[in-house]
Amino acid sequence: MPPSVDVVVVGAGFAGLYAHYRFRELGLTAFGFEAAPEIGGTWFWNRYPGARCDVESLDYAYSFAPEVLDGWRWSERFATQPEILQYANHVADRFDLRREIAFETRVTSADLDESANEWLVRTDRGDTVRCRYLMTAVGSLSLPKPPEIDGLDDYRGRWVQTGAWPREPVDVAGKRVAVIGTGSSGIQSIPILAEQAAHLTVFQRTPNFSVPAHNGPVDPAYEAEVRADHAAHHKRNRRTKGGVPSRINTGLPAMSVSEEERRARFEEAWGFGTFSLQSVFSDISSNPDSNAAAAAFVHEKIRSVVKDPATAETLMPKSFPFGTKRLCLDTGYYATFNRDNVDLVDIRETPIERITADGIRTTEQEYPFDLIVFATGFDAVTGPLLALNITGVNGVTLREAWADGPQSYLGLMIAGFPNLFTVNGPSSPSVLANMLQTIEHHVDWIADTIDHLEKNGLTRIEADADAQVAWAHEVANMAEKTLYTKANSWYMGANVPGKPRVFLMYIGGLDRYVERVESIVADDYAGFTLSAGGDRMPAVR
Ligand code: NA7
Repeated sequence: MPPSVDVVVVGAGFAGLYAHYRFRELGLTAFGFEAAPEIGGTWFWNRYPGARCDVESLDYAYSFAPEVLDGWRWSERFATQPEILQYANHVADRFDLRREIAFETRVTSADLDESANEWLVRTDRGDTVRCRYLMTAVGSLSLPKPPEIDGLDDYRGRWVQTGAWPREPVDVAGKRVAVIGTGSSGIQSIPILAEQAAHLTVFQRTPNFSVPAHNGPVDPAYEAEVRADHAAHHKRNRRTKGGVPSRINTGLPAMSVSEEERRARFEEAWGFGTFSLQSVFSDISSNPDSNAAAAAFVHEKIRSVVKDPATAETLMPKSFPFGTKRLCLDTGYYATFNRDNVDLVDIRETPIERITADGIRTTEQEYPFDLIVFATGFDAVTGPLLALNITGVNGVTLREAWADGPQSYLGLMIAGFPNLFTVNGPSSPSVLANMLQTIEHHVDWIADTIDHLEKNGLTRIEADADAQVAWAHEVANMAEKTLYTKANSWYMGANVPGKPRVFLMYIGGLDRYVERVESIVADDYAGFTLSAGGDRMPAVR
């Protein structure tokens, strides 16, 4: 391991891998750390049954070089976790991207040495590396929440978490299985676990909205279209709100059309899959009436699929507006509750008291289980960054700086933490858009910014505190104009006890965000201070 490099990259998922490609291309020395034994990030850890991407494979793909297409074909419209992991490996092989990465090595701290203008990065293997630039590529949904339920130590069966699913096979066949949690991970895994288990009990605290994915083979016509002009396709995606083509989109407010027309468009979106039920009308996420119409449409679908009316009622989300908790895509989720070997327990009605030696005890009864699956989510966006124990200017830690909620300029840099770059940091579009798009955009911005510094004899870049505050206001104001702030979601930090309640993403759309970042760069990196050594100087174009 080199004692010092130009850039340390934390994480070897899609962002980290692309960063190694870009830094190498610029002639910078880079070294990476990855806690997992392999590349893949999210797609390494989330290997639970049924895990797949909710963005279409052809869009959830790199675009940075024509060679990323060589020898690769997606087999399904929505790729499974194993196939996505294989894709990451395919690209890493093609560009030899593992060379400068230490695996099974977790970064335990990063301290700014201000006099040297360097970061000192330490790991759990005792390594120390100095770098001029530090880049986090740690993912937004990579720190699973610990099981928060008392009594787990007493439990004699096996328990697993969807977000850290073991590599060795987990025996489900013939077992009595519990799933706690009905977010995306629960909704993807429940239908598969139900097919394998002797009996499956789903413990639901809050029902979620889910739409059918309509997975299947890749559409050859769409594949041909994307392959015909790969770079242009992805470039167009970057100029859309969600980083994907918006194919079912009337552009109209839902209440501006007749009830019949509205219903027809909802049916079309339901039939197409993806997140189109959210985008088919322009105001589903902002107008309560439009939103209620979409919610009622899903309720009706649930009622039509689930045979037992009481179960159907329990599965209907009513405590938050449609789509303001991450909308789920499923394959047979609601129909799973028609199976004889599946039960639903509403833990708002009968809360879990504790895990016992044999299973789970609610206020109503004790259930024996061989396997408990925690699909209880993540400390999203900020959790993985705080876990790095970063200390910046004047010894202020990131945890201290973010005590009242995360502050970041563009989600890319943080005031008081010079030369620290965050991919998909808080207040970037991050998980509200196609992550491969946000990743490529952020890594490109970071690489281009470092290149700009190097070419202009500059050594330091830092976000200005006032620009950061103004950005935070802009991001919060945008969120306030939507219905998203009405839900106790992980988007709001509401799923982690004690986490400050702040909407964690830029909701204005990837297209608008990319334009803003471009205009900031064109305006001499407005809101950043670029300097050489200790002497601050204006940015050089
Ligand atoms: P989510 O979406 O945060 O879902 C977690 C689920 O677990 C949700 O239903 C929670 O209910 C439930 N939960 C969380 N903690 C508990 C406790 N302590 N007791 C009972 N139930 C609990 O996580 P996912 O992994 O499914 O998905 C995360 C993202 O990954 C997803 O949106 C995609 O972007 C990919 P709650 O709603 O909090 O009442």
